[in-house]
Amino acid sequence: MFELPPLPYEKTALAPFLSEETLTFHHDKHFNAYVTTLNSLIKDTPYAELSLEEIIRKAAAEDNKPIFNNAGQVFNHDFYFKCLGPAHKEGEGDACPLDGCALKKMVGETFGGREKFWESLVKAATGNFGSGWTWLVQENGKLEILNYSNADSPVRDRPSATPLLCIDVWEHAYYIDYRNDRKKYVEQMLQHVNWVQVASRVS
Ligand code: MN3
Repeated sequence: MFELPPLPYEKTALAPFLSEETLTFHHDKHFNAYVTTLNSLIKDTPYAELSLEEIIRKAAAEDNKPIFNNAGQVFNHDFYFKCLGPAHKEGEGDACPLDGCALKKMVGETFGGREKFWESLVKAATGNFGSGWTWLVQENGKLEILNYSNADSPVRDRPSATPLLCIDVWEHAYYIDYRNDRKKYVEQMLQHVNWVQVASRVS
């Protein structure tokens, strides 16, 4: 059985990027609903013995959409909330926290620098049609940005890739604070990514 992971920061810590109201609805209502629904769906089934990643891949293979969707959303939301943190300090976005780490080197090699990297993330996330997730993954020393719909993720089709960052582009992630302006939400999110956490996932 899965439990709702607590937010790794106060609900007021991300304002004005994300309000306390958004985090209350997104974490306590939406995320919690995926956890409780998943638990009720897997109870007393072979799925109950598996890890979340195993559940996602088994449900995909068996085309069990309710379990796939809820397990995917539990994985995605846990990952998403752990990607966020308080705003970067003045000037921090360019240098720290990527300085001297493997992620910064790959950003340079793959995108030609931080600015183009962020532009690529914004472009992918704003162009991801409908509800879904934009992922940054690493495989064989290269970074890739991938768009997925609904509850899908690289866990399903790229098990050998390492997920580094995800952007929730479902409207429930931003509508209270940004209405329909997904681009602004994504731009603000990049200022509130815990890049130290993201960089620590590089293998
Ligand atoms: Mn969400």
